[in-house]
Amino acid sequence: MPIQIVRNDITDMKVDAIVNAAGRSLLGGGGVDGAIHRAAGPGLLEECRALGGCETGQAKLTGAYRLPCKYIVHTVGPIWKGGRCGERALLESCYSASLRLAWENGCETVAFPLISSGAYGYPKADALQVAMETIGRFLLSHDMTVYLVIFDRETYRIGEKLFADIAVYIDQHYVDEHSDSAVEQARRYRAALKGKPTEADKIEASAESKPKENRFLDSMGQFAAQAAMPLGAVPPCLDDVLAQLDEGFSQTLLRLIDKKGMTDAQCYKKANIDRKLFSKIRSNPAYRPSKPTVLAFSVALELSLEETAELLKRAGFALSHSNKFDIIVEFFISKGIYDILMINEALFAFDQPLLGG
Ligand code: AR6
Repeated sequence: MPIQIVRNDITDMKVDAIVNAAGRSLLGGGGVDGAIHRAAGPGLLEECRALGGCETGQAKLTGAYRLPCKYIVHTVGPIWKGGRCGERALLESCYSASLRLAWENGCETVAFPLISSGAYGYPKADALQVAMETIGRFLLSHDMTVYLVIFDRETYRIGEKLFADIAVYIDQHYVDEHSDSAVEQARRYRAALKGKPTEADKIEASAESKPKENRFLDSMGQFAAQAAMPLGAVPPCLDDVLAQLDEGFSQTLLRLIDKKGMTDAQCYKKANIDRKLFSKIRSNPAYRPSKPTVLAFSVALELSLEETAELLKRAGFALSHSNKFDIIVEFFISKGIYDILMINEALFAFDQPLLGG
């Protein structure tokens, strides 16, 4: 997958290059810089001395010494001064200069820490957004895999509002699908009121009167309503695609890409899918993708929930409300948000697997 967010210590990353969030002197310091110098050994400091420092927003390359990668790219992030001193442009420049340098040195895999988000004080959620956007832009024209290494849980938080909205959504839909627990709650409530018939009886009666599948369909109906489309309806432009019921995943995907007027590369890049994986899918009509791969293509093709369900079916999957991963992806699709990087940030925040290969 071209961009992956991982929780790790960057000095353990077995990639072609790791990036160091250095200071302008390039002579070591605390945080990730200190960790890299300690793990690489004194040879690194010696090489750094000869580089004569580095300007903010620029990058320089050294060997990796005792580290398991080939190179270290040292970049100097901006110090946060409230956001009005060009911090964002400088931070973007750190990512693009580092990626260019790694690319020029033949690197195919690169790992970044969240530059400036520690001692330099850049707000973490904003630093993450700049990283994802800048790396994402670079990858549109370069075949590389980039890891964004998040060191600890505290350093990482998607926007508070988005996080809260998703948490509420999970809560609502997860409970819907597990309405046995609603029945159970009603029983407990009634028992607490010593057997008096109450509102709780009504909740229980209504929950029990519906078979479980109907309850699921009810909630799918809510999704369809949110997407302003009756359940079971298929947008006309996709009718003929989805009418090919015996088509496998691979064929359906290729036809959908054509229908949407996208090129293959536009689609797999937007899906955050590796070119090699896409070639495999393309050349093998019987290819069985993973669920995150199918959903990544649904997002890239901007399919509705109904269309997503159809595409999943071609690969033998279905969306489930007993699975947080599915509910989070549904949250975004039902709101018409098709930004895979944002969806992956949210999945990461909820400790779920990411979309893509
Ligand atoms: N692996 C991955 N990420 C890490 C690690 C690690 N081993 N250690 C820390 N982080 P910082 P900056 C995260 O302070 O803000 C130095 O003294 C950390 O949680 O290392 O760019 C330099 O010499 C945070 O999210 O870098 C400079 O003077 C992120 O790395 C100055 O600090 C960056 O935090 C640079 O400050």
